[in-house]
Amino acid sequence: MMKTVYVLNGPNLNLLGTREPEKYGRSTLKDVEKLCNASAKKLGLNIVFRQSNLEGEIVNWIQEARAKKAAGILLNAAGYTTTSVAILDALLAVKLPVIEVHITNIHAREKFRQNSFVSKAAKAVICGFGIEGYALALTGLAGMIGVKAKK
Ligand code: CA2
Repeated sequence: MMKTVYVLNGPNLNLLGTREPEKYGRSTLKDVEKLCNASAKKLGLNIVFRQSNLEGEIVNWIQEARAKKAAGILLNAAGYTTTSVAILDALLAVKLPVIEVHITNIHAREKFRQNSFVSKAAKAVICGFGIEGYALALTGLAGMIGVKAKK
């Protein structure tokens, strides 16, 4: 049985590629989804890819990941990263391996972007690699959950 990973994206990431390309690049969220699907295929993983601007919807999806017996979660919580105790509580409750991803290097940006609640529940954090960070995170998560890449 192929393992499933939930790839969850927070608020405003639907705008990726359309605004502030100097910060976030020119790739769209659709491109990120394609990149994740391509990496997942190579790794032998199944992906559920979603984006929401609503905090509670992200909480629901984290709970859904557990209910559907997903093997892990890759999360770019965007603006909720530094504000959402509700998302942190959901991540802690589901007891799944979580990889936190950010497109930009949050440590080279404003101070308020650096205090991540998500990090407190994450096994690992990737930031600053642009959208390639999603592929790196999937590779790392696959190793963590014992999925062997196809030759
Ligand atoms: O670098 C990241 O991935 C962030 O999670 C992106 C968030 C930001 O609040 C975090 O500090 C770091 C912002 C996502 C907004 O995405 C946009 C993309 C293009 C245009 C406008 C917004």
